[in-house]
Amino acid sequence: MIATIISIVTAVATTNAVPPESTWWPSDLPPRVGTPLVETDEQHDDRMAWWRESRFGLFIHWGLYAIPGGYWEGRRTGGAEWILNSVKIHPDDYMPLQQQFDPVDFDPMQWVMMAKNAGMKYIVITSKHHDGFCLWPSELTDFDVEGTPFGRDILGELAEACRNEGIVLCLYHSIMDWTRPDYLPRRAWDDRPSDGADYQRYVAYMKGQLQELVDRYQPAVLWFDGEWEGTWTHEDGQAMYDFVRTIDPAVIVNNRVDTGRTGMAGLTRSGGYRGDFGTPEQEIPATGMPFGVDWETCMTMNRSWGYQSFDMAFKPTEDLVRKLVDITSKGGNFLLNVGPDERGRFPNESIERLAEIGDWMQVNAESIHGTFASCFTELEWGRCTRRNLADGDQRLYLHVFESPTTGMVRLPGLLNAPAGRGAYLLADPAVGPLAIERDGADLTIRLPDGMVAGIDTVLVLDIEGPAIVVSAPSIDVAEPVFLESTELGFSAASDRVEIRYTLDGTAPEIGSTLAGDSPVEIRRSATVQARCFFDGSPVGTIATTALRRVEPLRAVQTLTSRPGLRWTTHLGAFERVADFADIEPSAEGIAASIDLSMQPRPENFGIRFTGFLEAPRTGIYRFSLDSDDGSRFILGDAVVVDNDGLHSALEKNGVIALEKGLHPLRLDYFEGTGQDDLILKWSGPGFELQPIRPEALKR
Ligand code: FHN
Repeated sequence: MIATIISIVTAVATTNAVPPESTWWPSDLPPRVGTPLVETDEQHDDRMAWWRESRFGLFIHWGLYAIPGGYWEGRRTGGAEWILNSVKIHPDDYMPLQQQFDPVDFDPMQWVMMAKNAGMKYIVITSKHHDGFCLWPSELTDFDVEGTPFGRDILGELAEACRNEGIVLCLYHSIMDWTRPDYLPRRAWDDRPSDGADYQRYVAYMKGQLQELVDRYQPAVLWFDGEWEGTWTHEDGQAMYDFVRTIDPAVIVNNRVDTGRTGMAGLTRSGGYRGDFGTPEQEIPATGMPFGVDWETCMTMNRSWGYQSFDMAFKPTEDLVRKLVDITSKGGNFLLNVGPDERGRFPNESIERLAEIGDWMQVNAESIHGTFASCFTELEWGRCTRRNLADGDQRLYLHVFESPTTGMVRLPGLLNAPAGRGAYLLADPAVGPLAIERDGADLTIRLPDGMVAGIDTVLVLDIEGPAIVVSAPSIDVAEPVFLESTELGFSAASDRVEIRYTLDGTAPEIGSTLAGDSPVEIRRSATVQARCFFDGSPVGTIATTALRRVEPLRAVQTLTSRPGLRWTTHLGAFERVADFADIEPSAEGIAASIDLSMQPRPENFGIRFTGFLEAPRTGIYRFSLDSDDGSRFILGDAVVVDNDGLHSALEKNGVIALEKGLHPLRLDYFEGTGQDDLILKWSGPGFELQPIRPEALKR
């Protein structure tokens, strides 16, 4: 009997929960109790307020790599800020670039003014990138700007220019360091001996430099990066976050300080991973994040972070403005990058785009700064950003990218009445008020005759009270599978709409069953469809979910069972869990719980766990499998969670009905390179999501 499995990929959310005291707290620091780390939600909001209000910042990647600029030994190699790694340059051959660093055209005030005029509120500059070169005179290393022909304190001069112009200075700092002798792992071609290397001495060096940076330049954000090599652990990340927040309680720290980032998607996994905001890179989340999660997309203007003269793939200004608007409409910040050349000049193409963005921001900045996420799930003609008004009303900024052929923009499901001045053009309020009509649950605004949207034309609409938008109702049910019966509930954004539903998969109509306040009992498999109705007309989209009545997976009888699972380890560079099924184990043993305590080496290995899982009672069980890299969880002949493949931290869920008793278990996992993690949790009748206790694992 194949049990019915529903596989669900779980969204991950940033958590700021401060985990309980543990041994990772540095002994040389004052005890944590009462320190700024244990902040209330209100204190957290206060700390994040300027950052959330800013919405738009300038990223600057600058260092020795601007000298080669993607060329090495007369050859165009690419690599930009990664050139040491991409071209496999020995540190002894790379570090002498220090003697060539003389950016005579460096003008911090010019940089700051270009950012400010573009409507940017903060600057994040690389204090130290992966090559280990420091853009400030550090007491802790000679591999810094002081040892160059230029000799000036670049960060100090930039900090002063920022202060003078009200721009917030923030610092990018790389954990990974390809030239520092104590940093591990070495690059494969770096034959400097590593036996004398002391990684924790490197961490102390990094903390010492961060203390210098905080003391001298008071960065408002510490933007960590390079956290993905296995030598940097979750414990190191927690300790570093707490360290910098203790030396400067107001500092904001991104999620790359710790190891909970989900790859380039940038979100932070649940479970106490540190970081005040998520960091999607070169991508914008399709639908934004769960409301209230702080995140910032960082992106290049061309394709390179560091300077490369031949990289002319610059994004058009219209694209950059619309990315800023799209990100803001999803509740995020936009960190847009420039890579200055070896003389300290921004590329002309970057200068032009910053100026053109500034032209748009000159007129429309209020639709970006201080606004928050849209109240609509999708708008055919553009985006929406909004702000709260003092009197409890809300102001909607309607960003029209494409003028609809109907000559009006439709606001689907917006139940609020217009307030204040109604609707008008932000760029020219005299062109108004624009005609507003209610069409059922929708509002429509007629555009000025002949209006051409251009890059983005912003309409303003004030509404009474916080936005109430009716879209699809939510269908509330415990799990998509059930044994005897389950209960079904419905909810919508407003009680001014009716919810009607069907159980046979047909589209709800005005004559379909009306959802009441009490739950609906379901005893047979059903395909539920639900829709909102306003004044007798359907509004918003249809919500649907399939409910399956299933039989539990039968338990097996065994003569004896002992505590613990059997494990085997397998060596090799795998890309899928199936790759090691037939490889002779390199070791084997018994484990009381599912973890990586038996891993044979940092990278390129597989582990198989086999045994039995004891279900305490018959019922529906949900399993959460979070791994980096791939994994697969099987009970009996059912694949409960398939989280296979080469990927960074990723959590997937699966649901299965189990009979009380023992079920054959197999969990396969493999690690490629970089971070590694394997976390299996379950929830079931009478207990919430939690790690599987050793008592439930047998063999
Ligand atoms: O390796 C770095 C890269 O050089 C650059 O700094 C980007 C910017 O976020 N971060 C890392 C790649 O994810």
